[in-house]
Amino acid sequence: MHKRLMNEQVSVRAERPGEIDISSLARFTYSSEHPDHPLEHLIDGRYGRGGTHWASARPNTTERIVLDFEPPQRISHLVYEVEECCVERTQEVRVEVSTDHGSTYRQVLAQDYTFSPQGATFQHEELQLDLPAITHLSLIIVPNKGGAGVASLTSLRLFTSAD
Ligand SMILES: [Ca+2]
Repeated sequence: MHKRLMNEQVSVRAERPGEIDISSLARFTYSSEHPDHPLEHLIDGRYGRGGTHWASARPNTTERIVLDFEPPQRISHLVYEVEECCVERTQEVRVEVSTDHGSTYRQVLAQDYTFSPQGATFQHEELQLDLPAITHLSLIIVPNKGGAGVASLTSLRLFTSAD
């Protein structure tokens, strides 16, 4: 029998106006990455269900990822995704931004999402912002606000306004 499993439906970098090329404009600082799920997977253009993901190397630990922009970016829209198929847990993602090279941060988002193998397994979050001249964007990921598990993110996409 000749057989072949169909590919998962994974979007590959659909062009959308104003998308910020994070990989060439930001430098990353991060607290942990799993060897099989490195930080590169966060911005590899493979998102949606079944997309590649970044994950922490240690369970039940709050992780932080900081993007340092050069030059500073005007960010009008932020999208992130998380997929968790295997365990029931509540993950919180907090987004903080700085306009003074990381001296001070202002929180712009704190979002909980509860995953359940029998229910919700995929989170797609969109946030409208109007943030001129952002020098740093910080993601704080609390994997076990409820339950237990490993911090993970499938994708992070940033957009700038057209004008
Ligand atoms: Ca990905």
